[in-house]
Amino acid sequence: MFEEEPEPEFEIFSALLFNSLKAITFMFFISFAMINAPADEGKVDPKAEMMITVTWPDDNPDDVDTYVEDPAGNIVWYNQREGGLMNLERDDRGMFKDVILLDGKEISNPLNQESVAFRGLQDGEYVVNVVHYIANGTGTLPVTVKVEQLNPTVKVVFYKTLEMKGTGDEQTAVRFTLAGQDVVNVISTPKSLVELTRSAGGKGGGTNRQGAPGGAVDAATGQVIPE
Ligand SMILES: [Ca+2]
Ligand SMILES: [Ca+2]
Repeated sequence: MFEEEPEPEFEIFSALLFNSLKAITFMFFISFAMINAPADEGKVDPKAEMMITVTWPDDNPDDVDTYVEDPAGNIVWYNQREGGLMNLERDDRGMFKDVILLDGKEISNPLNQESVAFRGLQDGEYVVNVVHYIANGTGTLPVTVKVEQLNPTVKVVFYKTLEMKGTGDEQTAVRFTLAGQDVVNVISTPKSLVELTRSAGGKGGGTNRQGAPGGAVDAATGQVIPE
């Protein structure tokens, strides 16, 4: 009987072909992963209903943090960027990490801005706080807080510049109540959100900036308080 042996050349060729296919498939998946990765960075939800923007002077090295509490008690801050329908788009740390490499040259980004976007509106009271997390100079730091409704048209519902008094200073910029599309009861009675995020069992626990296990953080020093 004839048992036809495949040509050795053919075997080598098919092995090569198979390996090439594997490599192409692998590269295809890698390129897809690379396309998807940077898309997440700094994205702004085009369907945002409201936007809170906190800015301080360009090139200022101070670290200012934004805290927003929704009617359900969710708090967004640098350690808990998503909560309820809110999303902290970016934690700006003054000059820290604001340097990018371009053609081997360091280019610094002067912008100091944090923003919180609301994907939807919920009836009840929201609290917007600003924390002077790290002050590098003496004197006060002007920090501007803007609250805008984006739909159906852009409407500024609050705009004010606070004078932050130094490391650890937490100020309530505004508290407002949503009733449908209406913004009512705009007040600035102080309410500490730092305390709520740091207290035992409070929302927003987890890890601190250094990535160490969670624990209370002293707002005045930025140091983790041993439990
Ligand atoms: Ca910050
Ligand atoms: Ca900055």
